[in-house]
Amino acid sequence: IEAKKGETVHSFKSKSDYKDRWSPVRNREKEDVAQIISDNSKEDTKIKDEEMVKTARMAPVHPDNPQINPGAPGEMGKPVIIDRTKLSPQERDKFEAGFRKHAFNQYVSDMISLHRSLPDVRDPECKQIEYMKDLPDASVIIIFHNEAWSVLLRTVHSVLDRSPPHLLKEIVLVDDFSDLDHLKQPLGEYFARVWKVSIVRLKERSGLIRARITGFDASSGEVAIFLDSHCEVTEGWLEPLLDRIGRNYTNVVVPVIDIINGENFQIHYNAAKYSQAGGFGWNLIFNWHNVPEHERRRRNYLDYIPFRTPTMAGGLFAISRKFFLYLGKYDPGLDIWGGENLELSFKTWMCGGTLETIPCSHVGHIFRKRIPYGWAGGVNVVQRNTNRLAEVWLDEFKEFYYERIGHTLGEYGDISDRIALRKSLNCKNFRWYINNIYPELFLPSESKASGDIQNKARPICADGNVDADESNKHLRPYACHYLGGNQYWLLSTENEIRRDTECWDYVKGSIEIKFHNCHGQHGNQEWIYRKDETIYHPQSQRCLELGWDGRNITMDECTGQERQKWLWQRGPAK
Ligand code: LR7
Ligand code: MN
Repeated sequence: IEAKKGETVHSFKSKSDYKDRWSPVRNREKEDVAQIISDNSKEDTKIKDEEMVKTARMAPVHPDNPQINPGAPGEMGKPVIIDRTKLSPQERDKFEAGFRKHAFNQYVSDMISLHRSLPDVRDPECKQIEYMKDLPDASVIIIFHNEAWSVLLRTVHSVLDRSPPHLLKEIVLVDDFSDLDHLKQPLGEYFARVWKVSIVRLKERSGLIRARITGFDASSGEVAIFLDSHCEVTEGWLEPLLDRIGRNYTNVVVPVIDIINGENFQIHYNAAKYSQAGGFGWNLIFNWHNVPEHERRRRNYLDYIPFRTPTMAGGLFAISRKFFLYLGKYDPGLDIWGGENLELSFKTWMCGGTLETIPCSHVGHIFRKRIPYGWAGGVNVVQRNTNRLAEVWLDEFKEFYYERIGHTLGEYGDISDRIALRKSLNCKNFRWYINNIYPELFLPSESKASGDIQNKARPICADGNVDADESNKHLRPYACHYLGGNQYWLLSTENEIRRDTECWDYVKGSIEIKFHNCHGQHGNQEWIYRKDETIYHPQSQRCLELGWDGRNITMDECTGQERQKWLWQRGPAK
């Protein structure tokens, strides 16, 4: 549907029967409407379904499509590699500006077709599954703030190209007060001519949570599907999601999230066998873990069958309109970014629903190393959001959260209506959630020691970011700050030294103590905190030692000298 600007592609004849259905502001209160400027004024020039399918087919959308141009950049999800030294100075400027603005390679994205082909990576079994005849229809809600043109359009076109028309009711784009020019009039004009797509414009920066709520309110499909603005859905993505919700409206479902490499736009597929479940650490930040044995057994070791997941990553999921309303949508007090993924996950499980990953549904998402956009005030919005979460949902377990964030709670606004909601829905408590849904979660109360590991020779602590990238995922010495965070460690009953899902891991002969996923098998991850205050690693028969100048932490022969002694407690030595 790559119509040229200003060109009328199709004239729709009878306007009256669809006008109400496609207006994004229908069903809304007057004052709400006032907040929204709609770009949807050109209804009668939109391409209708049959036409859409026809035009979409002309684009290279499927590996079987003979019109595919296999030589075009990025087709079949292949990487596009640019040698920047060979670019002209002007091109190089463009190349670098793209990275600066979006934290991914916009230059490369602009070279790739908006309808590029992707391989079909589903488990062969997926194609044998018979889905319900009468699937509910879906509204796809895509929110964005300052997204790149080609990336946003490819997201929308992938949905149009790969969703059966009768199941796709509409796509609602929500512009969270972007200031990039291409997202203003040009975007409005572009989609004014595309059937089923409408844009809702927010009049102030609202953050992704409130943007999604507005998009949801403006949509009307039986199922709401949320996507980030830098995704590509793959063949057959939609039916398996709708099927689970069609069978039970309290099923909340997420596709397998494949990785689109932000440097070269290659897609890395997650094979069903290695799909991961969602969890979290006690800082209430989402993380991944392997699907546990009990869940694999429940599914008879069939990897293509939906599996239960304690939490979702947040950006890509489907939920029935009815259940999202029942759950009180999102907490609208959550600002900009973060927390909403766990809020909805806890709510789903604790208030009567089920959260699952659907291995037969694959959607790619661009992962990037930094958040490219800012927000006013510079407050720690993520922690403010997770504070609300802890106060509303965690019950007595919120102590673990306080401890993990070093007791730096701070203000978090009014949560009384959220507490009232939890009560009125008669939701189960957090202990139930942990015991039944997330028994793998490590409880700090079950540890033998906790807090800072402080050297006896000088006030230097064992420090490390367990979520850092591979090159920085190791232990280092740092002046003790007694704020928890990267200096907070637990000694488990299995003699692991851990934070969340990551454990100290030492391979005999190497120079560093690394962090790896806890495996519970002792070996490289077993540490004994001995009576003489040394930390002993039986596998290598060595002790943890602070270097003589305090600049490194290594493993050395046990001598019992001061630099091998460690105080393990919360707060400074008394
Ligand atoms: O103020 C904002 N307004 C917005 O409209 C900030 C963001 N946004 C939009 C933005 O344009 C994007 O479309 O919101 C969407 C999500 O923002 P990202 O892409 O910067 O977030 P992320 O992918 O880094 O973060 C993940 O966690 C977030 C927590 O709040 C959200 O739930 C994201 O949707 C979520 N993304 C995914 O789950 C994709 C898989 C990543 C993983 C793991
Ligand atoms: Mn994202």
